[in-house]
Amino acid sequence: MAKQIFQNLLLDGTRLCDMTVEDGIITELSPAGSTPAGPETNAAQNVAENAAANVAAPAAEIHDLRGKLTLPGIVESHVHLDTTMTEGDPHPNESGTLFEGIEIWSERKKKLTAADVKERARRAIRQQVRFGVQYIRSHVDITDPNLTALRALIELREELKDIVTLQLVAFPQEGIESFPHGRELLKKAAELGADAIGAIPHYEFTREYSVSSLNYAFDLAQEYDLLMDVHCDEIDDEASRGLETLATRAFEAGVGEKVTASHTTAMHSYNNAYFVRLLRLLQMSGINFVSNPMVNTHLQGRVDTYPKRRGVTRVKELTAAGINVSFGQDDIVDPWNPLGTGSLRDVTLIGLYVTQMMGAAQIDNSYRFITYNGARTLNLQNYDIAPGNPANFIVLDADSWREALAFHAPVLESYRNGHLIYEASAPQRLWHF
Ligand code: 17E
Ligand code: FE2
Repeated sequence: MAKQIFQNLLLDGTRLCDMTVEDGIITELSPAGSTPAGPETNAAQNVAENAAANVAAPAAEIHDLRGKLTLPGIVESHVHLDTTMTEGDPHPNESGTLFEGIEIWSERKKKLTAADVKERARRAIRQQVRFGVQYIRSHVDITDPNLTALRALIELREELKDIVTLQLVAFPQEGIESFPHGRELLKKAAELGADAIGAIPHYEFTREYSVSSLNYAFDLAQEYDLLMDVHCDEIDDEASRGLETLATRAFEAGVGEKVTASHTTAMHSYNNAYFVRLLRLLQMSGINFVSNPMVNTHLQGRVDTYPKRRGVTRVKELTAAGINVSFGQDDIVDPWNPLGTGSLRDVTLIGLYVTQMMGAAQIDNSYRFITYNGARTLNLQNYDIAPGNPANFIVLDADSWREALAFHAPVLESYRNGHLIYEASAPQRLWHF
C-alpha cells in the first residue's frame, strides 16, 4: 500500500477533492479531477495495470468516493468502556438516577476480570467504529483495590492502536477523599499508564473534600504530566461548584487546553449572576467542556417534580463565548444508559434539541461537536484531513452533514492510516407505492 489516490471526496460539505496518500500519510489535496482517472471498479486491478504498463508514476490504488461526505474520524470524547454492556447486571436502574447507577455498578465491579472487561469493551468499540468513531476517551473506574478494569483497558489500548486511539482517564467513581485509599489508587493509576486524571467533586462527602480532591488530582496530573478530565458537578444542586476550583487551578498553571470539565450539569441550575461571573474565569482558563446531552437529560431532574430541569450544561452560551465544547455519549448499555448505541449522531441530535441550538448555522456546524471540538478536548495532534496528517477519515452515505444528521446516514467506509477498518454497503431501499 505505498500510494493511494482517493477521488471525489466531499470536504467541508462544499469542496470536491482528490486526495493522495503515501504510506498512510496524506501528501496532497487537490481539486477533484486533477489526479489520473483509473478504473472505478477494482483498486487491485488498477495497481496491476499500472505496474504492467510500467508507467512513470508509482502504481497507485485508486478509490472513487463518489462525492460522498467525508469527515475526519469521529471523536467520542466521553464514554465509560469499563461499564459498557453490563445493563441489568445485577439489576436494572429503575429510578434512572446517577446514584442508583453508581450503587449497581459498585456491585457489578466486584465480579470484574480482565477478560470480561476486554470482551465488553471490544464489543462497544465495534459499535462505535460502525458509527465512524476513531478516537475515544474512556473513563475507567479506579476505585477498585485491584485496578482490574484499568489494567485490562491499558492492554486493549495497545492491542487496538491501529484501529482506534484510546485515551484512558483514571476515574475515581466513588471518590478520592471519600473512598478508602482513594488518593493512593489514583496515584497508582497514573503510574500504571493512565492518560488523564479524573475526579468527582460532587460525590465527595463534603465541600472541603470536594476542593481538596480537586487539588490532589490537579497536582497529580501536573506531577505526571497528564491530561485532566473531571466528572464535575454532575448534580442538579446549584451549590455544586467544583468547576470554579478546577478552572482556577488550570488558569493559574496555564494548562487550560489540557484540562476538561465533563458534565457540569449544575451549571444548568446556576443563577445567572453567578454564571456571568464564572464565565469570565472559564474564558480566561481556556479549559474544555464535554456535555453528554443524551445521558444527562435522562439522569438529571430526577428529584424534581414539575417543572423538571433538563440538566444539560449551557452549551449554547459556552460556545457563543468561544469556549470549546464537545459531545459524548457517556454510556453504551450500562446502569446509566440502557439504550446507548455508540452513535454520536444520536447524541448530537438530542444535544441540538435540548440546548435549543436549532438555528441554521448551529445545525450545519454541529458536526464540530463530535469532530474538531472533540479533537481539541482530547488534545489530539494531527487531527484533520490535511497534508502531513495520517489518512484517518470516514465516508458517509450523504451529500451534506445536515442530510447525514437528519436521515441518519450510515458510515460506508472508515480509513485509518489509509487502511480500510470498516465498510458497509449502502442499504437498498424499495418503496412499494
Ligand atoms: N458515573 C458517573 O459518575 N457519572 C456518569 N454519568 C456515569 C458514570 C455514566
Ligand atoms: Fe461520565
